[in-house]
Amino acid sequence: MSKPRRLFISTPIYYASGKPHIGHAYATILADLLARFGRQTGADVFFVTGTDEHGQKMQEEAEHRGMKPIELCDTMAAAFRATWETLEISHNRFIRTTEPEHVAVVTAFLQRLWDRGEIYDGVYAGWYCVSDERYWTDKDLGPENTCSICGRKVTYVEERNYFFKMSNYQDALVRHIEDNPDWIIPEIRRNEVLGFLRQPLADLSISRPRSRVPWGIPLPFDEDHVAYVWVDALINYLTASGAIDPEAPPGQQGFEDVSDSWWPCDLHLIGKDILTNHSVYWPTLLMGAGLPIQRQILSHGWWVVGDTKMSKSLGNVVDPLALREEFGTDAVRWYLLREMPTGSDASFTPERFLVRYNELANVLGNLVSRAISMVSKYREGVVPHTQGGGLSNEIDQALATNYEAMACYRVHEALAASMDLARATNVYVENRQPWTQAKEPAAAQALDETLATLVRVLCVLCALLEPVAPGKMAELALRLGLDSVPSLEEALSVDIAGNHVKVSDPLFPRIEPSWVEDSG
Ligand code: ME8
Repeated sequence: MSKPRRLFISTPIYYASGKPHIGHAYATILADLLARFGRQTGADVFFVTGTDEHGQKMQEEAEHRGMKPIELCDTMAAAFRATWETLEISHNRFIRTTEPEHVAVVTAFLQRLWDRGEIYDGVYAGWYCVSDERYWTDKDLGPENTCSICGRKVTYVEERNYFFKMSNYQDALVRHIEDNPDWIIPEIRRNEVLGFLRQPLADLSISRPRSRVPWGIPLPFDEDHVAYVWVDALINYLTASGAIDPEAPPGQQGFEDVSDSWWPCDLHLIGKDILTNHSVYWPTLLMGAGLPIQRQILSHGWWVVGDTKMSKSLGNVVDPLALREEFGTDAVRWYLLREMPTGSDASFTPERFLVRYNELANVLGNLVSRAISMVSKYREGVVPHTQGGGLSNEIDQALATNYEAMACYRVHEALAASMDLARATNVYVENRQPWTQAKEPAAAQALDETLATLVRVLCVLCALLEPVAPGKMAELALRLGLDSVPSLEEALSVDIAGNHVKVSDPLFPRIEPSWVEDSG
């Protein structure tokens, strides 16, 4: 038997300086959908998320709250974990950068770069944004010495740092991007990186003096310095992969052969705010260590409020758990993935949330209620023994569009295809008029066919929508008399004849939220 396809998917590891918001939820739910789709199509999936816990930002936030940095990390890591559990995230590993295993891998990685002559010491002079933990050159600063991402004041720093010889890898990186058009998607981000790489690439400062930033991983070759938080954070992907065994003697730690591990990562899913870190710093660091680089980067857009990015530091965030309280987990998942075209920005508004919710309630939920109640009413809850071959073109179309769209991560289009199938099926009900068929004994066979077709479509929708709405689709499977949600492959062939369906409350109850009126 051939080995299953392997799929290692990562999210960014989020700063443990505050609680998760809708932006974090979006990235993690998108990764979760890709992971679930991968599993559904037979892949062996390794899905990693986690928290980024070192650095100046964490140190300052902990001070501000009167806590020890590790106390803040523990609190927030627990908040992220709990949120992901509530939002039904199916990750296989939650990594924290304060874990001893990660600290040891970062130490081994930096030692490896040092041993290979990839690091030298020098003086850094320039601007720094603590909130985004990144340097800025004069020409890239915002107005009045502000950060171009978050708009906060930057500080001038001049200090001794260690540098990684990133500039040595500029040509190799450009060649890789040019030879692999799908390495960074979407194309607009690929072009942005290629544009950035048209300028000479500077070397990368990879350390901070411990006297100024004690909250970090000490460099193995100079304990007076700690690793720059971004270097520490990027290495999380390697730690999670299990490629490196820092306990082994030098030369046998896994840097020479990663074939027994999950490395290289198949897909780093990230926001466009951290593109350079993932498409320039990370692959060049890997090249410096002599390791294979990640296979692909998918850069998604921002949720904005008005014209501004939603972010913790700007204080304009939407709490995913509050939305979930009112509408349920799957409605939040649906809204975020259906509303934002992968790669573009989208504006969060209560009105749009309601439009998307109503799609679930009025199109899908309505179809489920009608189909199940008619099987119950006209056939005592038993799915008729007939082919149920109606709507076969529409089903084929939905499956084909779903596969095509998912192959290029156009998730919103994949979801739209399912909703189109549900809409077409509601039209089919109107056209077939099962309530009229039920009144005519001569139409008994036609009614069987209508009802079996409806259940068949629901099986297909159950499989198609499981990655976005796992909880509700598990419930739908039960209502259809199935043991579990069928895979996409099984959905068409699963034997539904004779199944007992269960009538229940609406899958997505109609809700009139107070905040829609409030929002003006
Ligand atoms: O940057 N819209 O962590 P972070 C959409 N620790 N996505 C958003 C978003 C928004 N308004 N705001 C945040 C860090 N995100 C580093 C990452 S990885 C080795 C280290 C998502 O807590 C998006 O995926 O600031 C973005 O890239 C990520 O959260 C940044 O989270």
